[in-house]
Amino acid sequence: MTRRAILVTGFEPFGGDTLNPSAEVARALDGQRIDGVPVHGLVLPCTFAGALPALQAALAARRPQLVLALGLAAGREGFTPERVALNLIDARIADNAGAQPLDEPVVPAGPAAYFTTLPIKAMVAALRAAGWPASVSLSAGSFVCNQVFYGLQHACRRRRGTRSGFMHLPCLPEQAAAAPCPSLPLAAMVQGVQRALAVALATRDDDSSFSDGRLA
Ligand code: PCA
Repeated sequence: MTRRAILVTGFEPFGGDTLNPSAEVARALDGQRIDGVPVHGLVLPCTFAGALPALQAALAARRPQLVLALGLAAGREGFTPERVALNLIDARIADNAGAQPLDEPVVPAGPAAYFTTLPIKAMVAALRAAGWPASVSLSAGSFVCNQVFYGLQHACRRRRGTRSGFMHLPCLPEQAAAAPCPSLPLAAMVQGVQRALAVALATRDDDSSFSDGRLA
């Protein structure tokens, strides 16, 4: 069966913040089309108990060919697609339900890590070519974003028709005004994610002509 859908997820604000750019981008893209393929945007709760069940329900309902989960990484300078999801939860702050699990697996007995199945170097190259800062990230952390990334890759490991991955976004200008940090306007984030999705749809083999990976 040819799957004709893209799923884009974001997270509700967390850690006492009132904004999360990933939620704004997911909402903005909901109902749009990328190269003719309909996009479903979904905002996930920022809770260890709730995020993965919500994602899994959307995977079952939409059967997407492409999934890009988004989250905020305050302090990062641009778009940072993630290369590796770890089977680790080690929360430095409580989630939105007050839970703060330490040193737990995402999936007991699951493999230590999964790689993204998205062409992240091609996405980074295209974003830079369009004028936005972007780099490959080698760590999605050990909070809810990494949990969702790992759970997504685990859920899609046998779905041959579904490619999936995670990208962190920087702060919005409103957040930078409150506490200085690198930021991008929402319109740029929406355009950048549209560009990244178009590249992911069109690119089967990643661009291995350069090395790019940062741990922070
Ligand atoms: N960022 C957090 C969780 C939700 C979000 O947007 C993270 O990086 O884990």
